[in-house]
Amino acid sequence: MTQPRLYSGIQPSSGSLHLGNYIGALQQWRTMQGDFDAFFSIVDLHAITAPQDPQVLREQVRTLAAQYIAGGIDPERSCLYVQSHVTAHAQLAWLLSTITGFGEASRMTQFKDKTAKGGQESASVGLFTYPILMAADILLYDTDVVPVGDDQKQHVELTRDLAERFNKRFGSTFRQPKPVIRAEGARIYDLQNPQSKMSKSADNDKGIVWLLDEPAKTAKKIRSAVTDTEGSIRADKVEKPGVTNLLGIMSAMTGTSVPDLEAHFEGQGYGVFKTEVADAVVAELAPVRERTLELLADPAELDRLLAANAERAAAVADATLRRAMEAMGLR
Ligand code: ATP
Ligand code: LTN
Repeated sequence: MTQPRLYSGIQPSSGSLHLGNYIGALQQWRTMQGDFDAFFSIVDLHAITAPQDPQVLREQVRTLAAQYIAGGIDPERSCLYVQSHVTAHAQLAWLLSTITGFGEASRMTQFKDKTAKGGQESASVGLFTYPILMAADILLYDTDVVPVGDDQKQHVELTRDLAERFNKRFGSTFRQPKPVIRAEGARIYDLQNPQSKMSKSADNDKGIVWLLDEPAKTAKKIRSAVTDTEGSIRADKVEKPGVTNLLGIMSAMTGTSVPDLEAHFEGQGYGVFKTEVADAVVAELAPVRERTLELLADPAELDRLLAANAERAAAVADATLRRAMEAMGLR
């Protein structure tokens, strides 16, 4: 029996994943990969929508591949590949851009968020059309489900709209994908600024736990997390964003529900609480870090793996691209 198809990706735009990516993406993918025919990409074409140093980008692609594998993605079973190795992505993105409304693209909130600081004048057109490339990624693989953090939901909705529009205009070509948003801990917040999501582009490194941080550094960052002065350990997003975030993190690390954690910590102080959260995070991340470093010690083997998987991915993607081109009267 064929399994439903799953697709997701992460940008190789930093030297390490952070805890938000780990919980919001990798952990979820790892559990899902047994039940799906999964494709996981390293979206380097998306990464270049912000300036990248070529040499650094090349290294970050390998580092991300190693983190995927160390985090539990099995490259023999799931197709783990690099987006730019499969030429169909950029080609389908062009086709889809011709059926995307300018106003529709202008409503994407990620573009607005990413240009809020620097202004839209200095943003690239690539950053603006980023969601169309993401739609191409998803549609090329006849994807059924797309597990992402809730910040990406709007892009998956756009993908669904484009698929429907294309199918209506040119005949049934694409499968309709569904977003899968993880409920508990879907969003992890910055430890120093728990109103904002943990993000690689944050100004202050102290609020971000990097997967490749040394364990002592990770523990220190968690022990220095901003909380509040009330002193009780309970989830309350509005009044207690810092404590709530730590409870969410601990829950994701241990599999214990937030209410059970609240009961466990009843009557305890923040010192004990933070130390336990730090221990739980280190226990989970330290082996992932070690395995990543081991994999990076053999870049040739990583490259071999990525090349083999790109071939597998291209076989699926090229067939879909051909279908779309023929439907549009091209080729
Ligand atoms: P940026 O900081 O530039 O917005 P990012 O840190 O969000 O980038 P992405 O490459 O955009 O990283 O995200 C990779 C995956 O991790 C996506 O599925 C995204 O939804 C998820 N993710 C990112 N940040 C968080 C977070 N704080 N909490 C939960 N999931 C997250
Ligand atoms: N835009 C996503 C990364 C991404 C993606 C995709 C996720 C690119 N293509 C296809 C799911 C499916 C992000 O920044 N997190």
